[in-house]
Amino acid sequence: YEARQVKTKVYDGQKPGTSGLRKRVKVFQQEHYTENFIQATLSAMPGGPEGKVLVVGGDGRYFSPEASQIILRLSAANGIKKILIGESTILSTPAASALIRSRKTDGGILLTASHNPGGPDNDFGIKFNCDNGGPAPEDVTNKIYEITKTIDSYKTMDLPDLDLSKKGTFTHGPLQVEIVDSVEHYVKLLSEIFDFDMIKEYLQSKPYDGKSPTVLFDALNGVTGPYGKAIFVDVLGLPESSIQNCVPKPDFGGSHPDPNLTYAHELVEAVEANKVTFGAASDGDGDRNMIYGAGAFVTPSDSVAIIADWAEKAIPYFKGGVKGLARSMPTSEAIDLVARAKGLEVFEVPTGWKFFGNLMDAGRLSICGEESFGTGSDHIREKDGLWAIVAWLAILAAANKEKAGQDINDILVAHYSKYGRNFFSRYDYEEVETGAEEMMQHLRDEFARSDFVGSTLKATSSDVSFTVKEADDFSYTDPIDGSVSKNQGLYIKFTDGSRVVFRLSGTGSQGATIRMYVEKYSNNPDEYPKPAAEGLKPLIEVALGLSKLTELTKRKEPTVIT
Ligand code: VG1
Ligand code: CO
Repeated sequence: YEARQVKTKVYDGQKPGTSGLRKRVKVFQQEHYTENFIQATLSAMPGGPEGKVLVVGGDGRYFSPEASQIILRLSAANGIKKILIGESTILSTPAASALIRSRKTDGGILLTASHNPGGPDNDFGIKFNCDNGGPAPEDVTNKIYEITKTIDSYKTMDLPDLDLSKKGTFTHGPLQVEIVDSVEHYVKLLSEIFDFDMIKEYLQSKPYDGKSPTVLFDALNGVTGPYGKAIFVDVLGLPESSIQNCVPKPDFGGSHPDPNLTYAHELVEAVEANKVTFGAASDGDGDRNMIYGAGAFVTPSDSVAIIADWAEKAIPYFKGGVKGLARSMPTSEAIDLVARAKGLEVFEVPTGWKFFGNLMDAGRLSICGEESFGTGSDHIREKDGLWAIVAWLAILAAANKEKAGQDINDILVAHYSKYGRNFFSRYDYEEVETGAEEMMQHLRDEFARSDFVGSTLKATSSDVSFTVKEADDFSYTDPIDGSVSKNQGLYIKFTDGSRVVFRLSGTGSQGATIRMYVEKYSNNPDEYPKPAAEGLKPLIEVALGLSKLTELTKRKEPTVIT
């Protein structure tokens, strides 16, 4: 086989977003489109592609088989030495990150659009991760984008399709291809992090009025199905009825593989109907998680704070101590309070997991999270849905050792009484056709007014008002390499500690998605049991009024509230 150069033309818009390039499948299916982006990625790899080893895998969504073969052909022609690929291209995002690290490869290409729906009329995505196992930092993604803007040819090799369904090592033209078990190494990693025996003991004990805890895990037809089965059924010994939607489907069964109260309603309903102690779900590619027990929803911002608080007690990996904590900017400050109490550093980074990697590599960060159902630690360089879910089981196990009978709600209540409660909510307005940019510009104009700081904004349905303390466009200077990321979200802080943030999503594939985040702290115990919507109502009214969101976008209601 010989490498050959193929003439191509530039496609606009191949700019990696918050987490890789995500577009409709039909866009990727255009002639040369996927090849262009893969060529740009290989060319932009630190040190170039020659002689390198890459991991390839993804959530198995529609178009993954075709994209994998394209990657093999272009890799062979570009001098890549070896590809490690998950069986049938299946690797969850955390498993891919783990494999890049444990096999010390030069990086990986992940085929996923995460929680976006899949299938011929929905989304596909490609993301490049570096040799630390984390999403490529902005200097690399910018380089990829620059190349896509001028590309006029790519290198490929006319290799036949390789059967990716059989494990083993194969010679594919000049390329070595190792097809690995999708699940095994990841489950082994978790078994080294957690005390599975302690969790098993808890699951077999009868702390709830003489009854054992019940578990329901929902993979939402995404990639975590086989991982969930291995962990919950094979390792922890739970019955098959403890898992649902655990066969990965290329179109996720036509649903939205996003673990939140809207899209994971099947889980929520089953947990409530059967009074399940511990319910959990993960997204299409396995890096997100939702924790939900009967009558108790754990917001992701609370979840990471609680995991950080319990880490040393519940998770052997952290026995030696926690190095530091972090959250993305829109995530609530609950974790900051834990950091303060423990005397740990806490970092506030822009949205997107790529910003945590440098801090972890420098040994300053152990546990971090995002309000978008992303939680993780420095065991890998991606957020990790199943890690967070098992962490919660470990917390329940540890708590029940201290005092039998504690459930998710008891853990929440105990946390609030120790630290206070950060009420938090996010409104998403998806596929907004007009007015999103105008709304952001309107906010910037408001911020620029000389009397904006110090002004008082009043709620519409009550007398509550908020005085502006600070307003700006979030900018981040990486403390490790000094790189600066500007325009990461418009935030307004009020004098009572409340906060509102507006951002445009970087993961959508159609129209604009506006995200509005609101946060209000309370240390009044009477308020802790209140639903977030109630505690946040005045602030939401103020945010909507100030931004003129409805007026400018003609959207009366958000698509999703979390
Ligand atoms: C969203 C979330 C962000 C997350 C990103 C990738 O980005 O807000 O917190 O890191 O998705 O998650 P955006 O730009 O749309 O707000 V995943 O599970 O889609 O890889
Ligand atoms: Co995801």
